[in-house]
Amino acid sequence: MLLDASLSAATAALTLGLLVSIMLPQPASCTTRHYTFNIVQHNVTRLCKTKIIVSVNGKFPGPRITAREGDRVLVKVVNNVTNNVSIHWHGIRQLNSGWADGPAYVTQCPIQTGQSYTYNFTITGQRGTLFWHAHISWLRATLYGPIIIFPRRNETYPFKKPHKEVPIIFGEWWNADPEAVINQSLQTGGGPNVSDAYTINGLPGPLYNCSSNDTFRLRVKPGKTYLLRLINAAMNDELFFSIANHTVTIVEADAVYVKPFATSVVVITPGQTTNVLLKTKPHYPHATFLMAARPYATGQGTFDNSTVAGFLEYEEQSDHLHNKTKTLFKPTLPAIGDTGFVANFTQKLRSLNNPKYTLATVPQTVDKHFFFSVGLGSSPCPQNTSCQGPNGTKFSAAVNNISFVLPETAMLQAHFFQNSSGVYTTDFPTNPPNPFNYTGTPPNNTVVSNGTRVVALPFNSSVELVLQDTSILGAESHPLHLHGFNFFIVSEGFGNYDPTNDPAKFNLVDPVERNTVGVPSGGWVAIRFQADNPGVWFMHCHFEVHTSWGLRMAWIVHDGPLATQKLPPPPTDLPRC
Ligand SMILES: *[C@@H]1O[C@H](CO)[C@@H](O)[C@H](O)[C@H]1NC(C)=O
Ligand SMILES: *[C@@H]1O[C@H](CO)[C@@H](O)[C@H](O)[C@H]1NC(C)=O
Ligand SMILES: *[C@@H]1O[C@H](CO)[C@@H](O)[C@H](O)[C@H]1NC(C)=O
Ligand SMILES: *[C@@H]1O[C@H](CO)[C@@H](O)[C@H](O)[C@H]1NC(C)=O
Ligand SMILES: *[C@@H]1O[C@H](CO)[C@@H](O)[C@H](O)[C@H]1NC(C)=O
Ligand SMILES: *[C@@H]1O[C@H](CO)[C@@H](O)[C@H](O)[C@H]1NC(C)=O
Ligand SMILES: *[C@@H]1O[C@H](CO)[C@@H](O)[C@H](O)[C@H]1NC(C)=O
Ligand SMILES: *[C@@H]1O[C@H](CO)[C@@H](O)[C@H](O)[C@H]1NC(C)=O
Ligand SMILES: *[C@@H]1O[C@H](CO)[C@@H](O)[C@H](O)[C@H]1NC(C)=O
Ligand SMILES: *[C@@H]1O[C@H](CO)[C@@H](O)[C@H](O)[C@H]1NC(C)=O
Ligand SMILES: *[C@@H]1O[C@H](CO)[C@@H](O)[C@H](O)[C@H]1NC(C)=O
Ligand SMILES: *[C@@H]1O[C@H](CO)[C@@H](O)[C@H](O)[C@H]1NC(C)=O
Ligand SMILES: [Cu+2]
Repeated sequence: MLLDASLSAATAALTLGLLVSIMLPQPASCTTRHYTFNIVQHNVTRLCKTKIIVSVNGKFPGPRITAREGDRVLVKVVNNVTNNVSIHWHGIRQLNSGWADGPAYVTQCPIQTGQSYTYNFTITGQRGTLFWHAHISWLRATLYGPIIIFPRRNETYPFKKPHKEVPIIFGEWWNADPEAVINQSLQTGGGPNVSDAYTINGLPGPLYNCSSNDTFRLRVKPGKTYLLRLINAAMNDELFFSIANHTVTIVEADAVYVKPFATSVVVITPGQTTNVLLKTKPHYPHATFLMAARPYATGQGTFDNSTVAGFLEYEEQSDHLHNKTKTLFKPTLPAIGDTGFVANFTQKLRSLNNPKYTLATVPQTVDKHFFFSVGLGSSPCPQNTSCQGPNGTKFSAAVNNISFVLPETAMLQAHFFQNSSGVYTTDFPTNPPNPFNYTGTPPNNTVVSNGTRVVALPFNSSVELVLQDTSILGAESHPLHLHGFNFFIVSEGFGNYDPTNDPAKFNLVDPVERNTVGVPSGGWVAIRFQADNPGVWFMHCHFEVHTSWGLRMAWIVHDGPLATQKLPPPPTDLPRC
């Protein structure tokens, strides 16, 4: 099996790492995994156009990281392109290793041309699927790949060991250079050009012109169970995914086990990962099945309304080899804006909450309450220019009406060296500065304010955060991602959050635990997390266009009293701005 093979190859190559682990008192089952990511240009042909992309090691999608829970991972990133680069290990807790998180200007200055930086972190308390991606500008359009975390050697899955495991990573492809696309948008104030295709493992599939050779094929045997590790690495689109004539059983979300449930359609936002079991038909079915993904979209703006497809093919047995007349079945996906379907789906996600595998350690009491409005707004058009945003303004986006401006140096360094003056202020508002009917008629002033403002939290505070969508420029689902933590999704609803009556509905027993949540279109979501990880932690919409427009902010978690609760000093090779 491919995954196991690459894992044992990685283990075999670790003679040097083993020497070190003999000398250090490490648990016997834990290993150090070494990777080198050379950031290089690479020519790729899709949709009959050849284009130079920024890649890792000339691979698209990029290489897999495989490890076990408890392992240390060292990735040396060498920048051999003209762009500044940084890489984020999306969903990895980074306990006491905030220097390895990766968002540019938040935890590190970018790695400049000709420079390198070694990301160094351990995988603590997590097993499942995550992914890595670039965290600067729009480079993640082509710089991404799976992170596969197996359980410790002495531990099993809470389900029967699958016959095979297959990563399925969704992406979004532009014929143009994605950097040019976002730069143009930021300059004109208008929406960016939409993508030309979605991809499965880098392949758009047969529903696009000139693309049928670039189709993902999943070859299976009858009567087996396959673990599909789904990752949404698309830039700006939540997706519905389905395989014709097959249901799948959801077993894990964002590397946390959930109570299993069967569904024929998976909802997955950018930044989310979902492990599902696919049980194949008991007998060879004389048929081929299309798997397909296309957007769930609720905003007013334009989006790529195309469909990526691949084939689920049953391996032919000798008695079928000469039978080429196979019927093709296609899946049915919900309507583009089927928010009811999405709400039903997300309601079903519950933490497995089984002491043998995963406990839902939901904070039962709250030290700090926050209420953040999230959504789009506008910025004035500079004089003597014309802008293509709403009513001749520029599109902007904000949290509590603050459109976050990235500083020119790394916030984590400023924090660690107590040198934040001129970099950020710790006065991020706890509530929207001007309350309004968030999901009603928009206010007449849609202009956001700008700033680099953060929330500072004492170590180990328990935090409750309500994220409220706004309909200022139309209600829209926003996939909010928090770095450095998992959070529990204790409740969600439509309309305006009601602080008097809604808390009574909170699930403090088995809520799903994740790192990315879709704030419902025209609604709200309440999350809780324990601020047990010192550092500076980014939180942002995982629609890259909304992040670019300012839908982002950061939390600072101060050190705790014990030595193990303090952010260590920066690594010596930490990039400089
Ligand atoms: C990409 O292709 C162009 C010509 O189409 C070629 O000049 C260039 O060397 C190639 N670059 C890489 C990185 O392979
Ligand atoms: C990439 O590496 C090669 C070989 O080391 C070097 O000649 C080239 O200048 C580098 N390019 C960039 C953009 O760093
Ligand atoms: C990685 O971090 C650990 C813990 O801080 C440290 O002991 C180790 O030396 C680091 N390894 C490298 C290669 O920097
Ligand atoms: C596996 O080993 C780890 C320590 O290495 C331990 O914490 C855990 O409880 C063990 N799990 C089982 C199922 O024995
Ligand atoms: C697909 O591959 C076949 C065989 O290599 C080739 O003949 C055909 O031109 C390719 N089609 C496209 C659209 O590239
Ligand atoms: C696939 O589903 C369609 C529609 O529900 C059904 O008509 C067909 O018989 C199914 N085919 C197989 C091989 O399961
Ligand atoms: C060939 O495929 C067709 C259509 O799927 C099926 O009806 C038929 O039984 C198959 N024939 C053989 C010999 O397997
Ligand atoms: C998306 O495309 C489908 C056809 O594939 C069309 O029926 C539908 O109206 C389109 N939706 C939007 C919102 O553009
Ligand atoms: C959502 O679930 C409810 C209750 O199970 C059902 O009545 C409703 O039809 C579902 N809505 C959608 C859009 O799937
Ligand atoms: C744009 O202007 C129209 C007409 O003046 C107004 O109805 C609408 O609310 C404005 N939209 C925004 C986003 O300001
Ligand atoms: C907010 O606006 C919605 C839609 O117009 C309306 O139904 C609701 O009653 C309003 N809520 C409040 C608190 O005014
Ligand atoms: C905007 O709304 C406020 C209060 O809702 C109102 O006082 C003000 O006159 C309005 N401004 C315009 C230009 O409509
Ligand atoms: Cu958003």
